[in-house]
Amino acid sequence: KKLVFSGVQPTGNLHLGNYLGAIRRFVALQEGNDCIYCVVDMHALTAQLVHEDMPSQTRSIAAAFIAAGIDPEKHIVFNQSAVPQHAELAWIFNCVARIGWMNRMTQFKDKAGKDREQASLGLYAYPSLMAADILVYRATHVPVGEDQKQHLELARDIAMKFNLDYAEHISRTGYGVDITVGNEPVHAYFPMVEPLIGGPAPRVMSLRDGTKKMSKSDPSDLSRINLMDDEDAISKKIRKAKTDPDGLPSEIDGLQGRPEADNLVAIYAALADKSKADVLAEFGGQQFSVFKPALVDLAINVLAPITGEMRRLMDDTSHIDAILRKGGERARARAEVTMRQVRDVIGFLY
Ligand code: AQP
Repeated sequence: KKLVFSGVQPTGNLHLGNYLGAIRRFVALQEGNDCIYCVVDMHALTAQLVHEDMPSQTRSIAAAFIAAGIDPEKHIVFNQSAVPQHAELAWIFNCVARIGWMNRMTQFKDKAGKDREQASLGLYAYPSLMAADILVYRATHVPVGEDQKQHLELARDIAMKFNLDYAEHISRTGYGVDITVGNEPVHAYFPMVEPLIGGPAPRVMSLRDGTKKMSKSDPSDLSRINLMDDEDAISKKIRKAKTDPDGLPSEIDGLQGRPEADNLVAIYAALADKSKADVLAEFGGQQFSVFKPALVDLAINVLAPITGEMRRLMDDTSHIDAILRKGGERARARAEVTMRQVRDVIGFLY
């Protein structure tokens, strides 16, 4: 049984990239594992401090989790700010992580823009809070889109440095667990985090530019399919999606150097639960005028039930609020077990 953790920020409309790269995989991992899924509202402050619609955005991410099929009774669904232990561990990790490590984070460079001096300290420290989100539950498996890979490598570095810096204290307190790093047995407190990145669409690209990832913050709404889009919007966006003049190739190699075609094939494959090769076996040699309507039908078939259920859950928010409240209580109890031990390992008196 794996301990799985992942989170999504309440920063705008969820899109197909969030669904295929993350939420749909959260659903699949429930079977046989212990899963903790979080609406990371504290992360949402890193780029923009004031969010008028924070409560409704937070509820809508939780509603998407439930509508997609996450069972909040068997697993835990909650919002990050309800568990202050995340922030407490993040401070300790700020002291473990090195500035040189943070300086390599490409997401910070992308999101900070040109005037880096004006970026918030929170945006810079984001990966340290993300490491705390995972490790405060000593989670081992983290399903994410490819864009988060570097942050997970940093989480491993932070865990490893904590384990080494406090090795003696960990042995003395007896809280450690035996893990293997490479082939070496190590007595550690924090486990090594494994990113779960995969499927045919680990990185869904913008519908307007196949070299940019589909993103909530892209100013063009035509660049993404939102989970709350109605059928007309989905159809319009796919019909208008950028393509090149050639038809679809029959072999995967034929997608090389054609990022927009590759993206649409990857989206089809992920939605249909097939490989890209299977999709090309079906559509190879066809024009986009044939492929796009098939993609529209498939996208609507997969997304419409989720959208409908999200709308229903958002009409009367008492159900979602109860799930978040109960999830928060369960998450706090588990996070506090870790923090009591961490305080002991460090030598904080409490
Ligand atoms: N385009 C994508 N393809 C695959 N996976 C993606 N994810 C995001 N975009 C894609 C995955 O969705 C999860 C939640 O993301 P997030 O809300 O925590 O933050 P983000 O990565 O910053 O998402 P956005 O939508 O792209 O927002 P902005 O525009 O603010 O950057 C993560 O697992 C992420 O990998």
